[in-house]
Amino acid sequence: MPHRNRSSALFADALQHFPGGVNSPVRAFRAVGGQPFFVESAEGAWLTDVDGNRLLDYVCTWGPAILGHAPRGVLEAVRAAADRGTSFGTPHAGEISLAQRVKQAVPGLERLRFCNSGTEACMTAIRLARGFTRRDLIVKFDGCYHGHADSLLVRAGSGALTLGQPDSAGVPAALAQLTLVLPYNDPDALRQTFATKGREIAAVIVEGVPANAGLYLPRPGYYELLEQLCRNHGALLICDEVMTGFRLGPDGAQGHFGLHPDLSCFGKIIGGGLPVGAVGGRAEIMDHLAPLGPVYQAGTLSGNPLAMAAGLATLDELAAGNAYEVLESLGTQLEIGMRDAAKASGVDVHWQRIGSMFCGYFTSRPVHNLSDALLADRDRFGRFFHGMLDAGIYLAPSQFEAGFISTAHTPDDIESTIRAASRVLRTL
Ligand code: KE4
Repeated sequence: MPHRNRSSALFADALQHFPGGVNSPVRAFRAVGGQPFFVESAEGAWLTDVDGNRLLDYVCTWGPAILGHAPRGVLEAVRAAADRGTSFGTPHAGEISLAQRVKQAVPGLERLRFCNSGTEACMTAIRLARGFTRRDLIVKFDGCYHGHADSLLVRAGSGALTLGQPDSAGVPAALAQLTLVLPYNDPDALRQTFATKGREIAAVIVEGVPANAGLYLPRPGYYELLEQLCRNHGALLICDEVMTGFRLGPDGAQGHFGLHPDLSCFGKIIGGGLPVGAVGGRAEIMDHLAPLGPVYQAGTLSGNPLAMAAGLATLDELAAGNAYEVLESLGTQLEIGMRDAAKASGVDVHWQRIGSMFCGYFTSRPVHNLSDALLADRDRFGRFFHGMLDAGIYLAPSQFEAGFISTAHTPDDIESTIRAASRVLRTL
């Protein structure tokens, strides 16, 4: 059992400064019990905490670290950019370079607007959709998380779900009522909603792959139906690729599933670990954004030169090699091993994966939506989480989060993870 005395001391101090001792709720370990550890440094697939414990990292700072931590090329790009200044508040060429790289990978993006988080990207997308269509209703899916903008904190996933607050306090009922929440993977609910309210719907926003209630996948035909209903009723389709963008492949979930959204949201990987978000789409929609159009959106640090440099170096490295083949191979190895470990242990774990994103639900049944996910045994997951942490393996501290593999993980890392899981599952 590794000792975490310095982390404990720092957490006691952090509790004096931050609500719950953290700057983002899911980091607080509230879903799994215990206290969070404090990281001293990170390199490759590994974290080192302040007590010197090394942890094999399957959270990857919630997705951005697809190349592993502190990749040399990204660090060099950020250092070179920093030598020229950290923020200008003016246009600079780095914005154009990153925009070109994103547009090169994702068809249909005629314009982009960079911001500083996935939340800002999704908040902008729904405001833009409302301004463009002059309609008020937004449709989202229960358990999906699109950041913490008011209109999207309705039956939300991720930390909101983890903490049992899917509907946040502080969101006026009058605003929440303009967000319709549907069960995911339910074609009849989609058809019924569009039949009765189709002409009032400004947009439907959907995660490329719902990965904020664990990880579940669209059933065959579901996205085709969603896209058709949006087209038929003049509603915009917003694909939230904050997590899936450049994670599932260069063209993300929309490329994987053949989706043609009107607007796409990005974050995480396109910033290479620095704060970035982006919303993109056809010029006829995007040009409604100020200063051209009437929909206002702004940001002091939008297009920050260091973040642009980190994002560009990350996407260049992903484009240069066979990253996605490596990630698929590691993901397959982990999936097969974890399924075998669960079967041998007699513990019900239903493993779901797409590429380098995964979730082990502690349930015997497949998970297709939030209702299925809520059947998972969260207490058992919590004990598994801590058993793996004590074995030096850091999984996402909630049953309702996805795990991530980076190109810095090795087959031996995966093998040791499977061995540890075999041991821990037997103790549950
Ligand atoms: P940020 O504002 O956290 O950069 O992005 C919000 C967001 C939007 N869309 C999707 C699909 C997302 O997954 C996220 C954020 N993801 C969570 C992890 N599930 C961030 C972790 C956290 O909140 O600390």
